[in-house]
Amino acid sequence: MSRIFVPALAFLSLLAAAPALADQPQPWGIWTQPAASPTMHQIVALNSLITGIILGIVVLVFGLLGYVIYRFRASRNPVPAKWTHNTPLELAWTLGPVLVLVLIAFPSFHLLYSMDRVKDADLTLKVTGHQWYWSYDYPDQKISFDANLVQDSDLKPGQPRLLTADAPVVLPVDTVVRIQTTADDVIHSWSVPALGVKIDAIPGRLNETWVKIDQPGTYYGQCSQLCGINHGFMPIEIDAVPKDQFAAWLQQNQAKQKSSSAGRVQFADTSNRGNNRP
Ligand SMILES: [Cu+2]
Repeated sequence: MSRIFVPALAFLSLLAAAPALADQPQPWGIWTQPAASPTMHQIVALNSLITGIILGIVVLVFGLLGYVIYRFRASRNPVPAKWTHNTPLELAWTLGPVLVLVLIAFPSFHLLYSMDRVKDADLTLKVTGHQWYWSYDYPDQKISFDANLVQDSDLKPGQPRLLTADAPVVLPVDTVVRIQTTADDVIHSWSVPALGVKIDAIPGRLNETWVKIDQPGTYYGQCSQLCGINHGFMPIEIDAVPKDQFAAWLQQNQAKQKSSSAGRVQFADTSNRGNNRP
């Protein structure tokens, strides 16, 4: 027994010890990415609760099935029973599932409304989806820029393929950030798994959610709405930094923005915009 058990435990502890600071998909990852925001902590908790309930139901149903197959097999019951209804039993198997659904509904609605309502945001980030890149505005700080995919040939060591953007979104940790999304052509979806954010960016509409990042790090995401041929080539890269570093970044880029004739920060050559396919 322990010949299997000990290596299995060692393998599991390896999985748990995976670095949490660059939140991105891992080879052989089977659960969510390490949670890095209050919303994602709640999503993981709800997911665990529901997985537990599902496991309980599977064990109960298969147990009952096994029992019935064994206990009421033909060889043991040559003369079948003739009765058809059992009111207490029918009440139980109707009300039982209703109670389970109500049990799931409470945390589920709680989470839904908590994601929807932006409480006293300290910062606003406006995200616009384009075919096929993202543009970001910090409206109160007067900063705007585009973020394009970094081509395979330009990747530096450590930069993940298809997830690295030429201009990461810089956000402060421990700060409530209001996120507004829209699009200027088709529907996109701004999605960062570790932060528990997945919100559609719809032309002519402004959707809103919020995020509060737990700790500094790099968080990766991708467009999650099929938006055309280069849908897979519009990555999201968030650099979460301490508040003082964020203030320095703001100052630096506000100065850059003022001096740029286009009124937008140019972090990189964007002449290949919309033609991101590697
Ligand atoms: Cu898209």
